[in-house]
Amino acid sequence: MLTNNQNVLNWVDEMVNLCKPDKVVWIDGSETQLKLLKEEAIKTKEMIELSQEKLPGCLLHRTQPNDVARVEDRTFICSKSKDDAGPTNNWCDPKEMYEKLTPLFDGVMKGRTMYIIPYSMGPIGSPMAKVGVEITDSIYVVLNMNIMTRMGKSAFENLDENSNDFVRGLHSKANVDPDNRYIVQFPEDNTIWSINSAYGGNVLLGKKCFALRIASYQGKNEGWMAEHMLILGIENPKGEVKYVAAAFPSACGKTNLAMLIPPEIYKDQGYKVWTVGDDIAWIKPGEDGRLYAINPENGFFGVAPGTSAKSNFNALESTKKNTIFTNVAHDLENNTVWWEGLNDSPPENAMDWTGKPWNGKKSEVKGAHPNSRFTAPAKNCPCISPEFDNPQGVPLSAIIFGGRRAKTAPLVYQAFDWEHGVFVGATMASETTAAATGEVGVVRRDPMAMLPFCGYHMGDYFKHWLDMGKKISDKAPKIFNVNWFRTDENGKFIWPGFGDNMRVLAWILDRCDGKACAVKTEIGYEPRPEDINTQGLDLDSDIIKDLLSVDRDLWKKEADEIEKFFAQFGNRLPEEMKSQLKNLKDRLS
Ligand code: OXD
Ligand code: MN
Repeated sequence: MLTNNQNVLNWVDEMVNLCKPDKVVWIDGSETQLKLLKEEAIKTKEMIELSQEKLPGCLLHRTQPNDVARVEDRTFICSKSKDDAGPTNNWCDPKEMYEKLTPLFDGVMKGRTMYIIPYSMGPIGSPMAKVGVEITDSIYVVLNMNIMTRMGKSAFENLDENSNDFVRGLHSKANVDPDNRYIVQFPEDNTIWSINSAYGGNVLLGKKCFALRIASYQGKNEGWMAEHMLILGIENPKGEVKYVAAAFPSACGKTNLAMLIPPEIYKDQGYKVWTVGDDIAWIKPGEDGRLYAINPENGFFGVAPGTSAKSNFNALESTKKNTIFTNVAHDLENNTVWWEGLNDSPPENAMDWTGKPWNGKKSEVKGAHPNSRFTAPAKNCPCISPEFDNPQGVPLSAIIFGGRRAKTAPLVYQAFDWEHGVFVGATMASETTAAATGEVGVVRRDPMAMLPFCGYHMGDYFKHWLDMGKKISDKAPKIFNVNWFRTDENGKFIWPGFGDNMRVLAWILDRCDGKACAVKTEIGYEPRPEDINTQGLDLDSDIIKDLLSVDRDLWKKEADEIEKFFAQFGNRLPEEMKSQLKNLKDRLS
């Protein structure tokens, strides 16, 4: 036992009695214990040890083919009242859900070992950090939690002896039965139960389940915000660093923006970019009235396919040691890993992600699953921010929303004020890509990129954003919207993206400093074409004009779509959102 906290000990006893494991192991986080667990996982073939010369400390894991992604249709928010979960979440009465899941957990760990993992989301000792305890029967979970969180005995330093303020996470892979797979949040009980999955997003309970779903609910009650945002610092030639947080739906390049390498013309002047986080931000007003953000995580759980030295050098470097790869191809000749988009030379003597022999030069099927992942320690990242462990977090100058829109949204615009910015976030949308199943180019609304992650009613969530703005008033970060994905008449992307997004960030920061020009349009403040630095880019000014243009007819249709989307929130939609929509319509007419 690693704690005297009676609330933790009582709950662990209860879970032991329920799951009936053969053995109980408390995870202290020591090197010795982790080494033994790795060895055991390698021996039982749960994990494959990769070349210790080429990829020191790295392991490969394969999940069942039926268990490769988050399962939103089996994810529940079990608040007492259905209304509190809202129209965008699956809901079930908590009592009913406990009654349904208890038999599934009853005796599920017979013949297995139960691991009890204390962890901290946020730096140990940070006033913004929170403690979780995850109980699991999976070594894969223990080893991943070691990368993704501050795991082990020290996590309990953040929990007073009598405190009940910890998140109770119970996970069992059970039989990995998709028909009985449940990822359940009980926000009012600080509890998460996850069963019949062994895939990261469903089982690393500190991440989406705690740091977003439970934490968003805690934040609403406690006066802070848990957001699906990257955090990045931009250092100017004078050595001053300004921080921005950005929310994009999946497949819009959050990790790439978080680890951006500036173009030569910026690098030469001395600009640098520092990564604080690539997925989640916890944001709270500081003593000076500004908003401060921490990354509650300690690693990156990134999508492997498409990650290359060219697309994201810093992410790839992060995976070179002490990394766990899940569902990528196994290069047998080198005992290393490979995925689509890594380079142009797939291995010929390999196993695909399902463990079948695979010849990358000849095979028609993919070597890596499209949602294959790397779990890499944040400390491996060459551009990790020196403020990564700062317990106070970093002050935010700007908040950026964005999505993938072929035509509607311009390259960048600034919201008129905080309230309008909340409207811009609440109406965020992205077009589906060929990478996902279903129709291509369909607009999916995903407010603040939180649709799958908000642990309560989305209407109340908008209200919480508005309330936060009132608290910080004139110290509020400026809010922007970006779109890297505008296409021309042939469907080709117009904006080069990647490192060149720095040019847009530069305008954003200059706006925050009151230095850059902008014109007022129907949808917000926009740069003039000459306000975006295109030096060294082969883009003529007509193209920039095009990237910044606002098509009124499209926006009128957009406003109608927003109205339909808002209707589902009924009387929980804040009045401010209704008046913002009306104002937009008025400006367009
Ligand atoms: C993630 C996601 O894995 O948003 O970060 O799905
Ligand atoms: Mn995410």
